Amino acid sequence: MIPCAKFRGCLLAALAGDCLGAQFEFSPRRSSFRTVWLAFDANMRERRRCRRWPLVYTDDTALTRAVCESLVDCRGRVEPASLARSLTDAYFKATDRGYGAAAGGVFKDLRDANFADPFGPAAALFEGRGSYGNGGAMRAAPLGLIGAAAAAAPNAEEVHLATRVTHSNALALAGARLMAGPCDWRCASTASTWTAEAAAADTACGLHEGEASSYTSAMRQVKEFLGKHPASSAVDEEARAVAGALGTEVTALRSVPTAIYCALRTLRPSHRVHPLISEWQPPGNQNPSIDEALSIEQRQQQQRLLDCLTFAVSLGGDTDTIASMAGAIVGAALGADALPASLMLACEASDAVDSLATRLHRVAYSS
Ligand code: F2R
Ligand code: MG
Ligand code: MG
Ligand code: MG
Repeated sequence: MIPCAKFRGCLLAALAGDCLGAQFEFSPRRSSFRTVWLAFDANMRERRRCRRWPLVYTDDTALTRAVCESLVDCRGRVEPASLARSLTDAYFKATDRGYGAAAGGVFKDLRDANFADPFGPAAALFEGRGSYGNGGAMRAAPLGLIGAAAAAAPNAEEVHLATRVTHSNALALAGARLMAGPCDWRCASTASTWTAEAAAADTACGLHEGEASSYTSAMRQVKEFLGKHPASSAVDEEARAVAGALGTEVTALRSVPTAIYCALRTLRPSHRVHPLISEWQPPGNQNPSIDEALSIEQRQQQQRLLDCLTFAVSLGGDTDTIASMAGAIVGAALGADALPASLMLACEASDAVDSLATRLHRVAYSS
């Protein structure tokens, strides 16, 4: 059984990446690792001075929550009409959460037709080519969790159905499939596992390995970069090179492999967290008696996750989405202990996301 702590770690770290990254999304200039980290540190201390959430979540979390709700309602299955309704409700509850340009039209059309054809509006987008944005991939983590838990579930097919409600282009479908991952991906940290999964996703979605526009070729670059940039390399130089080669765009192909790179870089055993983070004192832990409550291992896990999210946001571009997807992978691998309390206090709805993760886990093992 996959521990509930991994479900919670996955969804809470996805929330944290979204919340932390949102303040930098498509900033005109890419920020250095240090600048991003100083902002995060300030975010985590801010809660002490004011009562409202310093960090609000965006469409990434709104739709991930909606996927979870629908999965819970449908006892772990993807039911397209239920999912379409859940995503649409989330959209109309707050349309100002930074949705992609095409998303609003899809949700309006779904609602107008009373969800009679859950795939119709998305299939008509972009003159019938469908969206290749990363909006399907950014909400795929709960599908990966459910698929990993239920060994018999036709995971890839369900991810396909769940994605097609808004994104029907092969590049978006393969990206979502990759983010939902193979059954054991939340524990897997090798580039080879991911490259094999990219090849399967490409094939399933009609993309060809040899083409530049394939996840296989992007994952090959990820592997190359992991070899090229040792754990100790200059972080801003690495960020510039990775952002340029793998991309930081709103398209799935130019953001999903980037997020995977951020996660794998952090999870490799040789990785050393940045000194700014290894020297950090969590705000809640300035009291030495509380400080002792954190084990060394827990402290290291928290530093690892923060290092991953800081690096992801320092790439620039679609920072909320790349940090959220990278967070989902690392959070699942490390578990909920990797989330610092001060970060959870700073992020909107962290309690609600936490209890949703627990409900999803219960459903995953009771259906
Ligand atoms: N939208 C944002 N942030 C604002 C981004 C502004 C920025 N200046 C920029 O657009 O570069 N954040 C949220 O949106 C992303 C998820 O987007 P989603 O849900 O996939 O939206 P959409 O509209 O379906 O696709 C995104 C854009 O990609 C282009 N595109 C997609 N398919 C296309 C096709 N077949 N042909 C041509 N262009 C296509 C369009 O420009 C779409 O608008 C996340 O970052 C989330 O945080
Ligand atoms: Mg967003
Ligand atoms: Mg969309
Ligand atoms: Mg985004």
